[in-house]
Amino acid sequence: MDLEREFIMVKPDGVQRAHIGDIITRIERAGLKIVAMKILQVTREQAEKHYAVHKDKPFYAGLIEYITNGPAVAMVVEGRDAVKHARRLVGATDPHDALPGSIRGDYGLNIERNIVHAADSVENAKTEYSIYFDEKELIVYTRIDEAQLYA
Ligand code: FUP
Repeated sequence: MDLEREFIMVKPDGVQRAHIGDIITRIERAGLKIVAMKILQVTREQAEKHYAVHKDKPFYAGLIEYITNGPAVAMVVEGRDAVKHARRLVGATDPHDALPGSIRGDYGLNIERNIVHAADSVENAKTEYSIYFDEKELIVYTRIDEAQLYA
């Protein structure tokens, strides 16, 4: 089975708007297994690593300010095709393009406050979760519904 690990973050606006629980519920009910999770204040150093790929973009400074301006919830989830699946749950980067039913489609109105992040590849997921977690913080366990989920 192609199990993947995906990195997801509820950004500071998602935390302030009390969407943590709803986002976790959507992830769990899709069958994705949470293997690590914490609430944290993202530091500038962590943010600069996370968004290094955007460092020359005009929105970079605002993005760093946004992601560091209050607590965020970081998590690692695991499941079959977890990256593709999580990205569909999250929706398009710009909430105006995100379909209703996706997190950004349901809650967002502004690309600069788009509530949640999900890495776009297995490789980037690992790079990103390594900024926020030690490998030993990832818990290996079997969820009781996996026999049905992956039957
Ligand atoms: P995503 O993979 O959907 O998080 O999107 P990107 O990696 O392309 O962008 C990362 C973050 O940069 C977005 F979540 C929001 C921010 N961004 C802007 O603020 N303006 C833009 O034009 C593009 C991205």
